[in-house]
Amino acid sequence: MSQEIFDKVKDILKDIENTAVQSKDELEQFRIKFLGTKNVVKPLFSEIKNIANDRKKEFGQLINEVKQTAESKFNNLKISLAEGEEDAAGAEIDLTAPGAPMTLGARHPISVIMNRIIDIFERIGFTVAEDREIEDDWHNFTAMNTPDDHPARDMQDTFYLMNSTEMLLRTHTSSVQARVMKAKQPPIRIIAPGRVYRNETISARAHCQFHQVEGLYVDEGVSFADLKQTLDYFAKEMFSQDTKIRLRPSYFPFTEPSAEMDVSCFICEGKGCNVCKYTSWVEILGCGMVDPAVLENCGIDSKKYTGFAFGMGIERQAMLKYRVDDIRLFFENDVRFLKQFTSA
Ligand code: 2NM
Repeated sequence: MSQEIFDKVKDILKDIENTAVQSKDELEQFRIKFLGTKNVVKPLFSEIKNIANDRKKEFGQLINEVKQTAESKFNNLKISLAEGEEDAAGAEIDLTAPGAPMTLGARHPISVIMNRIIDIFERIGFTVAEDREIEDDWHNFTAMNTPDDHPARDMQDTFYLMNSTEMLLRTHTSSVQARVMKAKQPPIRIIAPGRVYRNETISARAHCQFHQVEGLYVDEGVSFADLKQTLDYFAKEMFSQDTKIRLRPSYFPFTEPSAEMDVSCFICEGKGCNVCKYTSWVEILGCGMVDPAVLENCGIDSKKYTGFAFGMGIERQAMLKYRVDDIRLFFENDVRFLKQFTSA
């Protein structure tokens, strides 16, 4: 009886060695037959009880040999079959080739510029203030000294919500500053970065959404000289230490006096180029002394306190810095555009 079983196992061993495997399908058949859960060796284990005690050890070793032979043949075949494998284009796959590198993501250029501006002002004591994008008319316009008949209030320029004239998408982040002034007394030294909305016809130069950083400093004795010094520091940190600034008179409802600030052209350094339109100056922001009416609207005593404020569009800064000629690119998330800002 015992010898019969031994012979059976030896036949299986020969079968393993002689089975020809030429394809993946045949390899799978081989695996099922000799290594699968219902393999041909398994039933022989229950025969072990019929084997004479002095041959039990020998039988165990034989069965192990069968298992190991099947496993090593399977593993070798698996590798050699994969080596001859072809990809979809018919090219042989080189198993020694290094893997494809991971593609790195990158910060959006608007975030890069915004963070840089925030950083520069944080170094001189400004803190970031954030608030809602859906605002009421009071914080966006009334507090900001913008009269009822001001063109900015027109339905043509501002997105009002649900046919109301009360709720709107903020047109500037000044509404954030209004909320901070209402909530606390000076000294106030904040920057308000964020997304703003205007009902513009979308073109290469204008979009219905963009990003701003506005700044506000209110305390006793804050002067126009403080404004100029702060913005001079900002321009030098933002562009280069030899950047010069120039202030030109302007008008905003919320500041008096108001100014527009130019920096010496960081592209051509005065030689003349199409960024500065051959003037050697580039306009980068608006600013001014906060109108006393704005302070009073927000519960701050304008006899005791004065303040300066400024505001700039981030897309404009990014377009200048990266020489991007179409503002829409910032909102399309086309990876071919975004990939150009990968730093690694
Ligand atoms: C600008 C230009 C000038 C500004 C004013 C205020 C506030 F809240 F203090 F009244 N915040 N930002 C301001 C002033 C913004 O953007 C071109």
